[in-house]
Amino acid sequence: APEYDIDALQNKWLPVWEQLKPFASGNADDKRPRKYILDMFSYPSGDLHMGHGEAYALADVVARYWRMQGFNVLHPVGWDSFGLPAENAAIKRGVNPRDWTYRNIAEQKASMRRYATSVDWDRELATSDPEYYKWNQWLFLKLYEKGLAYRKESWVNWDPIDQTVLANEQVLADGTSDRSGAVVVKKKLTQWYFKITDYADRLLDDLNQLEGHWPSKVLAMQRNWIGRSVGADVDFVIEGRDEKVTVFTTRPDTLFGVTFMVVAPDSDLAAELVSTGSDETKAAFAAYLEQTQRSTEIERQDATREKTGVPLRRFAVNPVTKERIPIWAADYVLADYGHGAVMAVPAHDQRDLDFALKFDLPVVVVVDTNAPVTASIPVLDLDENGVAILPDDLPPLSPSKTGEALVGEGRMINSGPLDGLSRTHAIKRAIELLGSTGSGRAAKTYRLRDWLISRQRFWGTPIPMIHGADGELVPVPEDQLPVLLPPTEGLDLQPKGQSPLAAAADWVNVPDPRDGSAALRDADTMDTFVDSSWYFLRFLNPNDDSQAFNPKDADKWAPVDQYVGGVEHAILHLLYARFITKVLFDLGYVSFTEPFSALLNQGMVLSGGSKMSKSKGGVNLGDVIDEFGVDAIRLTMVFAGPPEDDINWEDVSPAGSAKFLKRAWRLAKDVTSAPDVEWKTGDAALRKQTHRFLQDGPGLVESFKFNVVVARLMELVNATRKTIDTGAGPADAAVREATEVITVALSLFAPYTAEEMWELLGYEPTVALVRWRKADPTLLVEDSVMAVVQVNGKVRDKFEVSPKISGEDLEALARKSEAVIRSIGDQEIVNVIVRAPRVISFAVK
Ligand code: ANZ
Repeated sequence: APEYDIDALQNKWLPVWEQLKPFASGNADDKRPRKYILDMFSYPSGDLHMGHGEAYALADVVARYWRMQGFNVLHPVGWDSFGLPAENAAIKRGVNPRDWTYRNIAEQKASMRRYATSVDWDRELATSDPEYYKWNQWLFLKLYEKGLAYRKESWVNWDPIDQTVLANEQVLADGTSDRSGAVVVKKKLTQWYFKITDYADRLLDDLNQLEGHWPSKVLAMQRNWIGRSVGADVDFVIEGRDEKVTVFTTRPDTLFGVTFMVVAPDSDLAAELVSTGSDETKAAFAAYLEQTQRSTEIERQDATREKTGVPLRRFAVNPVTKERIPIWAADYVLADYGHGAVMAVPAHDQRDLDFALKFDLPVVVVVDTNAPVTASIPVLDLDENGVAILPDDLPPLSPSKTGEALVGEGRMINSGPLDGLSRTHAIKRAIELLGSTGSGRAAKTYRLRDWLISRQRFWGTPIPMIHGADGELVPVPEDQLPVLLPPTEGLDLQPKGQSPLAAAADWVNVPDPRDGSAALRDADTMDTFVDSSWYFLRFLNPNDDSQAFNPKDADKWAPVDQYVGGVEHAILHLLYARFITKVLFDLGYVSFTEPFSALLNQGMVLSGGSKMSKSKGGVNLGDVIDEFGVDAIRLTMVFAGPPEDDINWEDVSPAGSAKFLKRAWRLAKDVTSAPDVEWKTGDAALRKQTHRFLQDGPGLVESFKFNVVVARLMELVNATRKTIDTGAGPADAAVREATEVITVALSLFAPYTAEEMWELLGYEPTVALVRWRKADPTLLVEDSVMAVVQVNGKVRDKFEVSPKISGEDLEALARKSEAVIRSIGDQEIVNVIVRAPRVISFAVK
């Protein structure tokens, strides 16, 4: 082509690549080392948006880079295609969710192909394909066999708009649904759970392996979500009850300060304790329970909220003081944390203190927070007898007067055998004390709850369980998988609190696998996060209909070496995938315990400072591609800044990117030497710059400084242009060398332009499989310049320095020079002038 025409290049090269399939991986004889590079797969909601454009461009740099380094790279693509949007679109517009989904996949796929990410299309998968969700069902059965999938009745999060339950992870901090935006309410239902809490310790401890490879923010969010607390379980004898009540505390050291007990109003325990009470007590409790159920979890955990509660008129016995303490119900205690009951220590816990002051309950101080815990803090003056003089302005130890609980460190008081101990020692001693009387033990508790996986919706994986007429749960035999979704025709998908599948008579009525008697299928479908919890393994054998994945291939390829995706998945998806990987490890299917060895979170693409979305408008990826071309958009995405930073679309210049690409392309057009010239001769300065780029490039790419690589490429393009126009000219060997290096490097970011340049340079496609060359070390030695040191105008010393030396470093060197020190002698330096790298002059008197 006489002119740079990106549309023509797109039309020319895409079919060539599709035919060559340079990005297919997995040949069993391939001896190259392997890398598994994965983008979080996308939900087919319509066309690709700017966020996809950014994530795919970034991950593709990594995939293309490792191929150039001689690796066999697995870079697959798939669709997370079950879920509510398809169903809601179906309800709203009367389309079939299946048709809607697969139409979207086709549209998104076409855009993705044009975007030229270097993926292996032969491994494409969609989670809504029966060939995929069969293995979701298999996974469910494996968890069920292991006792890790179970049904229980409990208070669940209910989304009144989507008419379905939600996992805790799907309820936002403000108490609304992450999908519909509805205020989530509590409902008591029988649901399926995965026992992720059995893995809490491992999920937490294994995060240490990921330190430095995952963003620290994500690690912190996971740690916080799992929320491990270490302390003790303490058993309290209850008057008039055979069994003791156990509470969890992080502060067993404060046992002597326990003056009452509080239970969650919505716990079974509260209901039971109040059941023997007077009508008046029961009525007050019932009213309070109703009030509690109207408040959200967030409100209940708000420490500043005015305390409320009712007495249950029952009593417990403090196991160490043997004192009789009253039991209250109050909503600041949560039913599903610890044991749903607390030992209240008002002197040292602010919530308990607020409650005690409001209801006039006793406050007993057991930690002297004025007493130094370590010898060195604070340093006190001593009197003539060597006894510390306590300052008289110490705060009083009277939380009931100040209203401030004493939460700091100190020495134990009023605590019998614990007196005088520091917190750490008192905790240890208290646990021993409890152990010796059989009334307590060391314990841990977690914020993490079991994963609620059943959904009352149609467009998901049917749960492969059957309810026998006798109420027994019977797994669908493995050889009867998949349990296919029934056709939508004739089904009312309108959410109504029960799965639409329950109304599919032909589907839901099945013979009991045990004896053929009449039985019913479980009508719920699985949370789509089950689908995405193991999909990275299905990519290894996407067409194998005999197993979910081949463990041998899992050994070869997995875990994923580099995972790329948005920080919005910091908890949900990543936690579930980590959990399922550990389960598969325990079952012997994989030999690793973490699915994603490294994680990169890309930033967001913003317009006017806010996230682009269909509803809020913004820029459409397809439109900008039409205007500037794929390469310019991809280049713009990576050049905008570090990958984890947000991109403000107003601040970047796709037109500038297109202009640069054209400039680079022109180099290849102008080169007049023949292919395969020896990399030995030619313009020395250009060669140095080229080899410096070859040397620095890999480190920059591996640390995700793609924008720096692009900046360096721009410099190299400029230098090459100059050499062609005003230097050694287009036939010079160094010009070809530089242009080839530019072409190979550019193929990381702008594959169409680079492929065309490669052809202009006289080679066969594809540049994507050309190896990154090693820099010639003899070209890497830094130049040096002579620096001169003057004292009062006379040259006193000379030495070689780097041309890039800073003024400060140069001055420091000069001040260390023997000759300079001698000539200055004991005179005073009155002025220093530094002109790095060549001159530094001292004026002395
Ligand atoms: C006595 C005590 C004394 C406590 C003290 C704290 C300070 P984290 O760190 O969040 O795990 N607690 C236990 N179960 C609870 C529940 N279901 N709802 C609300 N609060 C509950 O908090 C553990 C502490 O929170 C426990 O330690 C308990 O109060 C309270 F000076 O026990 B503590």
